[in-house]
This record gives sequence, structure tokens and C-alpha cells, in this order.
Amino acid sequence: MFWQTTRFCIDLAQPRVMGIINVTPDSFSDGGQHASTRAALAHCERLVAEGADILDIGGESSRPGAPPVSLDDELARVLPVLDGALTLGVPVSVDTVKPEVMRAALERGADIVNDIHALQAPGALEVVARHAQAAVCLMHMRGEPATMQERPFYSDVVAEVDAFLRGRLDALVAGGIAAERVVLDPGIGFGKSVEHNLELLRRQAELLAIGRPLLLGWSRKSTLGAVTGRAVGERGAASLAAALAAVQRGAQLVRVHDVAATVDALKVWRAAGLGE
Ligand code: HH2
Repeated sequence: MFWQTTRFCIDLAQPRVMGIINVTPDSFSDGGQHASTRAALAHCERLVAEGADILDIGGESSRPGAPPVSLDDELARVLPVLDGALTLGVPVSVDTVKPEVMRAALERGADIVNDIHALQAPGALEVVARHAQAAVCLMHMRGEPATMQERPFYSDVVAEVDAFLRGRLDALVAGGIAAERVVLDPGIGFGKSVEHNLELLRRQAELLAIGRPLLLGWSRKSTLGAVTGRAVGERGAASLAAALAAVQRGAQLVRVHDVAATVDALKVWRAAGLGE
């Protein structure tokens, strides 16, 4: 399976690592560490040197209760980092829900739009459709970041995520975006309890029947804190285990903070023949 992006066709015969760059003061996992353009660019270079297959740049935290970021602030955070990242020889994704940020990023040559709202904002789908080669990651979220963790309810979380992702994929294809450009993400931690997230991991392979690659973002998420009893800064080992479990259950892409460790773990996973 391949993922067609603006500049690169990504071969998903082996699992790929998307490295996270949060150009934010307040991300739940690494807020403030890469908030300046210089620090964020240095982090991009480091992640590529560590073996990241894709860089994912975000300028607005989606953690529960994060304050909204204005369009101007988000553009000012993301675009200079994007310009630098585009010179590093790997596909670059922009993590945003704003169609204006998508448009500006795609005009500058971004390869991928990663949208936790799955292109549901008015105009978002049209912006991506206008860039014939650009790729998109559609993520499932129940509710909005501010309130999404207040008693999330599903009668069958896997079936409901599956139906949502299928519906959004159909809407994109109807809007002129080729299915080959789309990957799907069940959205770990977005309007889901610990049990919902773990159910999605156990039954993740069911989502492969949709027919598009799966991207999973377990890195440092609170469910791993619930399982291990560890604070966010101590969830590296748990994140690695979750990434491998996701890959073992068929994920073609993992979105992670700790790229070097994940790349090493996947090398061992492949050497053990687990990917065959
Ligand atoms: N998780 C976060 C942000 N964007 N995108 C996708 N496709 N999948 C995810 O699981 C996902 C995502 C949240 O993690 P992080 O970027 O570390 O934190 P914050 O939103 O606080 O910046």
C-alpha cells in the first residue's frame, strides 16, 4: 500500500514513523519545549536525523481545556517552521483544523494535512481538494477538545469510529479527493475513556477493512498513564509498547514524540519477522 502526498509517494510496506513538532507553549506532552521557530526547526532536524519518515507540525494544542489560538498566531507559529522543514527531504504534515492554515501551508508546499476534525470545518475539504496531490489524515473525535472527556459514551466504540471514518472518506471522495491520498486515525484520547481507547487497540484490525492505511497516535497519552500509573514525562516506554502493539495490529503509521526509540523498536520488530 502507498500514501500519495504532494512531493512523496510513501511506501507503507513497512511501518512509518511520524515525528511530532508542537510549536506551542501548552501542549500536554511537550508544551513550551519547541515554541520558538529556532527550537522547533532544530527539533525537526533532530527528528529527521533520528529516522522520522514524516514530520507533523502543529501550532495549536488539542488537549482538553487548551485555549483557542487565533488564526494569525497559528500562522506565525507554523509557517516559518514549515518553510524550514520542507528543505529536510521528508514529507511534512501540518496539524491544524483551520482551513486558512491548510490553504497557506499547501500553497507553500506542505505534503499532508493532519486534521483532528477530519475536514469538517466549512471550506476545509475544498481547500485540500484544490491541491490535487496533497495528502490528508482524517481523525475521529467525539465532541470538542474543551469538553470531549466529560463522560464519553459509545454503545460500540469500534463500530462508531468505523462508521464515522467511512462517512468522512466517502465525503472526501465525493468532493474530489482521491482515496489514495487519505489515511485514517481512530483518534486515541479524543472523546474516549481509557476502556474505549484500549478497545480500539484490541479490535484495531477491524478498521483495516475500510481499506485505507491506519495512523495511530498513542504517544504519551493519558490512557498510558492510567495503565502504568506514570506521569506524562515518564511514558516513553509505555508509548513504545503501544506503538508496537498498534503496528502489530496493522497500523501502517505511528505518530510519536520519541522518534529514535520508536525507529529502533521497529527495526527489532522487523528483524524478528513480525512484519511478514
Ligand atoms: N494527537 C494529538 C494531536 N494531533 N493527530 C492525529 N492524527 N492523531 C493523534 O492522535 C493526535 C493528533 C495530541 O497530541 P500532541 O500533539 O502531543 O498534544 P497537543 O494536542 O497538546 O499539542
